[in-house]
Parts: sequence; C-alpha cells; structure tokens
Amino acid sequence: QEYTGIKLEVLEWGQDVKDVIASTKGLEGLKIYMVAATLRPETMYGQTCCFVGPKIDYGIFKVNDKEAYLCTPRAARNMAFQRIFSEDGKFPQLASFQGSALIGTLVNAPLSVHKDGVRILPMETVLATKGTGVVTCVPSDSPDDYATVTDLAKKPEYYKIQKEWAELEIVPIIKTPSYGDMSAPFLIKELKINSPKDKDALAKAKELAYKEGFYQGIMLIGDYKDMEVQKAKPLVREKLMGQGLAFVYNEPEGRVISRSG
Ligand code: ZZB
Repeated sequence: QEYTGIKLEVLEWGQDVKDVIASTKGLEGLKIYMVAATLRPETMYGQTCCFVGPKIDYGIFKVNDKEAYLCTPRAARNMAFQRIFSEDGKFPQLASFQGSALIGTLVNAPLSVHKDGVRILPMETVLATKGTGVVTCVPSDSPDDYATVTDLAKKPEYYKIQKEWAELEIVPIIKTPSYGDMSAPFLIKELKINSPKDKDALAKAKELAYKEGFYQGIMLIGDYKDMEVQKAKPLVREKLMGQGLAFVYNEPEGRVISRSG
C-alpha cells in the first residue's frame, strides 16, 4: 500500500507531555512532526484534528539534523528502510509515550482551513499495525472521522478533552453527485450509524465514500478548485511534497510476504 506521509508540525505540547519533552535530551533545534498516513491527500484542506490511539505506543525518531518524526516504532522502522531517515536502516529513538499522553497537543495541519492548528485527540479504532498510527481527521469525507468527532464532542469529560477541540468547523472539500458536498455526514445519516464502534456499517460507508469521492468527486476548495478529484489528487500530493510537508510512505504487505514463504 502506498500512503502519503503528511507532516503535522508540533506547535505546542499537551499538558501530559510538556515536562517529559522539556527534559528529553537530543530534541534541541529539531522540528518535530506528527506523521499521518493518508490515501486522500486532496482532502487535507478539511483537517479538523489529528487522531492517535490512546493505548498505542509512540516514539519520537530523529530523521536528520533538522527534523524528528512522531509515529509508531514500527512505522519509523519501515521508513528507515525507505531512505526517509539520514542513515539507512537506523531510526534513533529520542522519546517514547502512550498515545493518551499526546492528547491536547496542538499541531499545524498542512493546507487545512484551520490555520491556527488542530488538536491531537483520541480514536479508539486506530490500528497500531497500519500506517504510522497517526490518522489525520477529515470529518467531511471520512465516515470514521465524522463518527469519532461526533462522539468526542458528546462526551468531552469522559475523553478528558476540551469540547471545542472536537468542534472545529467542518467545511465542504469535495462535491459528489450521490452524497452532496459532504459525503461522510451524508453516509453516516443514510446508513444510520450511531457510534464509532459500528464497525461493519463504517467499513461500508468508507468504501462508498472512497469510490464516489475518487470517481465522481469535484474539488470545492484550494488551488485545484473545480478540478476532478482523480486529477487533483496527485497535484495536491506533489504540492505538499514540494513544500517539504509530505513524503511517500510504503507499507510492506506483511501477510503476502509470509504467505509466499
Ligand atoms: C485522511 C482521510 C480523509 C482518510 C478521507 C480517508 C478518507 P485504508 O484504505 O484502510 O488503507 N488510517 C490510516 N492509518 C490508520 C490506522 N493506523 N488506523 C485506522 N485508520 C487509519 O485506509 C486508509 C485511511 O485510513 C487513511 O486515509 C486514514 O484516513 C486512515 F476523506 O486519511 B485517511 C472514505 C475515506 N476517506
């Protein structure tokens, strides 16, 4: 699977990690980015927050003399074998913490309409074994994301977050003939999905949203406004890569390798 790694620069650490970060050696002078793996770079205009799995382990890994990435150790290891880190095969770890400690951290979401940054929030369904373990949230076009932010805003005390962190404005990014200009909320309603735990229905909604967005979608925002999603997708990706805010991240297909011996 070929993902785009999106670099969300940390602007301000959350309460629970501030002290750890301040006392961690080796971070001086480095820009630190949360790296989210996405298949939908054209939706980055609509980012409203960024998710981590609260029980997943994350690390900060030194990429080169200027940058460090925050992601799962598994993803850092994969990156180190894709010439993303300065020394092939090496991914020096400078810090480690559980996802729950990162909640409330403020990051810059590239291209997002929310220019002051977005918050790191918990998502129970993030898989440690996929992508980077960091998922950028686009509730207009991702049913999983819409279901999660809705739930977070309903129970902020339970999730130990500020309600407004989950309530950044959701703007239309892509117009589709079947689902209007916000396919995720449309499908959540249509399929009567009530919870982020409604796994099967969400998988169905995701598939429908992917297909419709890719084959029928028209951009409603940004440099490629009015262009077909199919054409805009690689252009947005290249734009972000040109700005040093994205890179190609390949996920080795573990199952296939083990099956063929
Ligand atoms: C932004 C985005 C906007 C995404 C959208 C989707 C959609 P796939 O096909 O299963 O590989 N994702 C990435 N990593 C994880 C993880 N570790 N755990 C859970 N979800 C993860 O799915 C790839 C997509 O799943 C990625 O693309 C990411 O969310 C999420 F409008 O990034 B996406 C209809 C989907 N729309």
